[in-house]
Amino acid sequence: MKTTILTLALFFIGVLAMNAQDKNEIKIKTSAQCGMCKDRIEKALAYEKGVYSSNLDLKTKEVTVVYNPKKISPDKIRLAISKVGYQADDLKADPFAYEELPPCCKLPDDKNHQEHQN
Ligand SMILES: [Cu+2]
Repeated sequence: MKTTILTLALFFIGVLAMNAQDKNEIKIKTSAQCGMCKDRIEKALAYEKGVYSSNLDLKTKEVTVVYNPKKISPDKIRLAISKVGYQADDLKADPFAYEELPPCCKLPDDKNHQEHQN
């Protein structure tokens, strides 16, 4: 029994050490406008394999993503953001997904929706 616990403990320490090695952090500039955008982007990233966590700062519009570089690439992360309707660095938002966004989530230079800005 004692050996089992020891083995398990060593296993978990090993897993933690491995995780520490496979963690990268990246900051991606997005076109997020409000809290809903933040939720939408963070939720989309949560579904991506290899993404540990993401946090979007609405002031800078930058999303900080902690990910496993062996499982996902920065390009794939940007693509996931684009697919829900937002620009990610130089990658343009998917036009169809962008159209589906609520008015308040569209870009400020989109004249039709300017009055909804907060
Ligand atoms: Cu929004």
